[in-house]
Amino acid sequence: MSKTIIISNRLPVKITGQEGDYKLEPSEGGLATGLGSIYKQGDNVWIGWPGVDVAEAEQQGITDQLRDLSLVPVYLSQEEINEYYEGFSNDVLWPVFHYYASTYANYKQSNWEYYQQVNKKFRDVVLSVAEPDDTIWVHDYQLLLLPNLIRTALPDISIGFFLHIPFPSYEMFRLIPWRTELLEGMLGADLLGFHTFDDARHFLSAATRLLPVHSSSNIINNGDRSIVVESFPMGIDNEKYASLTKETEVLEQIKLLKHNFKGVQIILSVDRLDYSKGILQRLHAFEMLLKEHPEYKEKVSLYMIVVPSRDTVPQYKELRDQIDKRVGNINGMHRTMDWNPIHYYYRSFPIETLSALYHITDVCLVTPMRDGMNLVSKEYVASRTKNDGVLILSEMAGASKELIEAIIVNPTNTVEVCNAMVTALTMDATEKKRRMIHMRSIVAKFNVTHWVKLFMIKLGEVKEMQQSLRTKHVSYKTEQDIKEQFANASKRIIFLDYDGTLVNFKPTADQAIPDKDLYDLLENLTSDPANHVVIISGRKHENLNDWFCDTNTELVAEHGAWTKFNGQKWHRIPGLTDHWKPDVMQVLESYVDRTPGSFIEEKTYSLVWHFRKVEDGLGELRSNELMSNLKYLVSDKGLQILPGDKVIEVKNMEINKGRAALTLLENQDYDFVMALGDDHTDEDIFRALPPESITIKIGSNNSAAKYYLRNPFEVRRLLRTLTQLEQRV
Ligand code: GDG
Repeated sequence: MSKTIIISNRLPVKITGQEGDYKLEPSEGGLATGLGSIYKQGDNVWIGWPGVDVAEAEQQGITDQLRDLSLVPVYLSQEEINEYYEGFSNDVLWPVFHYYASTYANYKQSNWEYYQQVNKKFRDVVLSVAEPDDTIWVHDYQLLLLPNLIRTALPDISIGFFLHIPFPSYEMFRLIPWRTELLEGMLGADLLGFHTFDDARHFLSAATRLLPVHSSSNIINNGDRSIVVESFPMGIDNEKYASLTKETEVLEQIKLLKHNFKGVQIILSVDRLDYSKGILQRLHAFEMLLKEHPEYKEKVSLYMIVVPSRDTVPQYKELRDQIDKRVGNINGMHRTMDWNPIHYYYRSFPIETLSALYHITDVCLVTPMRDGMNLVSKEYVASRTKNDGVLILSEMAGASKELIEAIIVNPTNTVEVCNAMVTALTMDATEKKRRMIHMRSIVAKFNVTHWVKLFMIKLGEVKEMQQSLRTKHVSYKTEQDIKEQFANASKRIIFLDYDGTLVNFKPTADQAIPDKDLYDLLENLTSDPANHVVIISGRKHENLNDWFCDTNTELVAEHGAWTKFNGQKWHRIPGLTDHWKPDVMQVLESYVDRTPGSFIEEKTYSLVWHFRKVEDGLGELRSNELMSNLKYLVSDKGLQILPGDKVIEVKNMEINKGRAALTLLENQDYDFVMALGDDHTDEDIFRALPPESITIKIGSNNSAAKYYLRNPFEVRRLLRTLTQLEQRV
């Protein structure tokens, strides 16, 4: 039976005790709770590092204990932890992904080598338990290379990946010396999940700029595999936080807090020690509140929990020292006999204390400089079962996209944060209630179980989509069927699009010329009088004439505006007008003026704006703009806008490849009809042909065609098999 394998850097387990006497306890963080419904079932497992450097002699014992918890360990040496985890993950990926590249990133080659080595170590453990039918879910920035390492060993396995931290803009990401390797690693997944739409957008941009892959909306085509990129904002265990507030221990702590802070409003802040959390800036804003609004003295306290993290690393130690100093200064300056401005704790607390604080504090101040999601903000909301309390939330946290009823602030704007505190402290109960009801419903609905469910459903759908594309791909069996139909037919017609079907796209249209292999192929095909080969293209008739007038093919140019059949002269469809051209030309020219690298091609009944050589991103931006601009202009002129591969074409509505193809079928009794094409305009042919026809789309996009082939190479191979067959007959 197939199983699900979760993989993250750390296992959800707490190991305590000394060497020789380790004790294991499951640790229920948000992720572990969300995934608990999965990894504890059947044969499912969670793979990761247990969190301590375990001596080799003790590993087997721990492995056995972990097995009972459905956990599989990856043992790492101290050196591996230093270089792969502290070094590459936390000194390269963490700062770059949180926009601190220039201050904190340290691109050390040996760290990168360890990162690769440890990702391979994870792969080996995965491969020791994985079967081809399994579903794999890889988590976070420490394992960016893992999806592709698994994919190489198990090409068809289902792999999802979720990034818990932000994905930075292309301008940041491109700074990493090993950027392409990291992206290739991630693209081994079938589904890539991020907290926010912006993260997904940044990833799509980096992948399509740095790798030779294409994307259409949120789907990346990587060779013959379609990969979906989506946002899945992570939720929390809402029920747990809501019900904790009713537990005896929590109620007792609430009582104590109420007593200790009588007559004082409390602002809560909870973070791990990290430069991305904006702790110093927050202290600055609180100090401003005390200075600018002295009326809050003795009336408000900041309850600040900083959870220890990496404080042996110099930058973190420095940050800790700065926080200590700042808190000392503020308290020293403003403290009175009965009142402390800041209650600062550099340690972690049991969840019951946290719950009491979440439930009782008047304001929660969450102001990271960058944060993938920020679960503290959601936990605060879930704990406000009386619909009171106010959340101040940084717009740089992923959670700000969902908790829109928080007071949203820019954390670098000290004045704004200070004013937000005033607004929060003076907000009336009705307004607090209105905002909190809204936020609580969001946190309750989009909880962590919902998050896991959505991700897993989507991963299943992506696999199905890939499967359906695969069944449409011309397989060996389909090829045999086509060959048989071809051999049994006595009068055949084959419609062939040119660019992207018979030849690959080139940087300029002039470079995409026919080669000797293509001429030989066409000659072989047309040497049998039973075969009618039609080249049906959007190219100008002059082009097709230069290239194919000496072949025995029928020619259709400009999507059907021009035809050249049976070796006769070129014929133009009667009754068409080109009076519309000057108006459209004027618009296109304005886009050429504003878009370096773009140009206009003029055909008899169409105008084409080309942007293949325009800077990535700008071309797409302008083409969207141009499309909406043209929409109004063409509406009453009988024109059609055709978006193609890096082109936008405006043509007379009456011209249509499908119509041109049907003209050739009229009063003929072909018993073999086949059409191959790669773009939008070829869909008209696929739809127009009789249902028994063989229609083949080139590329892996959705299409009305029955089958698809990947590229011109496969097209030529198929056609060659047909002609070889003929030669044998
Ligand atoms: C990453 C991303 C993203 C904190 N202090 C105590 C304590 N905590 C718990 C909180 C919360 C968790 O730690 C912190 O969650 P965050 O979301 O703020 O951040 P990370 O876990 O560092 O990290 C982040 C997250 O992944 C999920 O994808 O949101 O953006 O950086 O659950 O409650 N828990 C206890 N005592 C404490 O003193 N018991």
